[in-house]
Amino acid sequence: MSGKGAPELSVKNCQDLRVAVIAAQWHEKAMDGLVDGALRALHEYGIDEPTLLRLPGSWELPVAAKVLAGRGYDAIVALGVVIRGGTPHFEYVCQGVTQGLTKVSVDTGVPIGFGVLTCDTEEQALDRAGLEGSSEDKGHEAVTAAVTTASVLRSVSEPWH
Ligand code: RBF
Repeated sequence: MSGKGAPELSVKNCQDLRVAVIAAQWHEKAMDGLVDGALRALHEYGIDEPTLLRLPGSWELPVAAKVLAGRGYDAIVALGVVIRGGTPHFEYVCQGVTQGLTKVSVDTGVPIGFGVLTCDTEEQALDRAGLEGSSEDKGHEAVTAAVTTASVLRSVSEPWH
């Protein structure tokens, strides 16, 4: 899946959102790009004190998301890099992470920005990691999606009376 067709989102009313970034540590260079992109986006949107937690690997992201969703965060951003060549059980790791994060988000109602790269090669990951010369900036995009969703949902969550 390429990034072609991604929307230009306009981010509004987000300064007061409580946002947590949870980030794995495998594949350090690409991870550094994702984390930098996410923090840059949060700064652009006026969210200057996000929580940043570093987990060992992408597998640990769903449990971290679940715990944080129960602690009052308005939006969570999950960042990881899984590379096919790096793990013989690539499909299991990718499925566990994607299904786990989906379940946590739907069950808790807390939007989770999906910034987990699942790539065949490290070059592909670096190209999406928002580094100099990268064609995509998935950490930044994941923040934009999560805070936009939290803001949109908040606009309909006021009681009627
Ligand atoms: N975690 C990642 O975030 N990216 C990877 O590419 C990755 N490859 C792994 C390969 C193997 C063979 C194993 C056992 C684990 C890998 N993990 C990877 C770590 C995984 O997400 C988790 O941290 C560990 O399995 C410990 O629960």
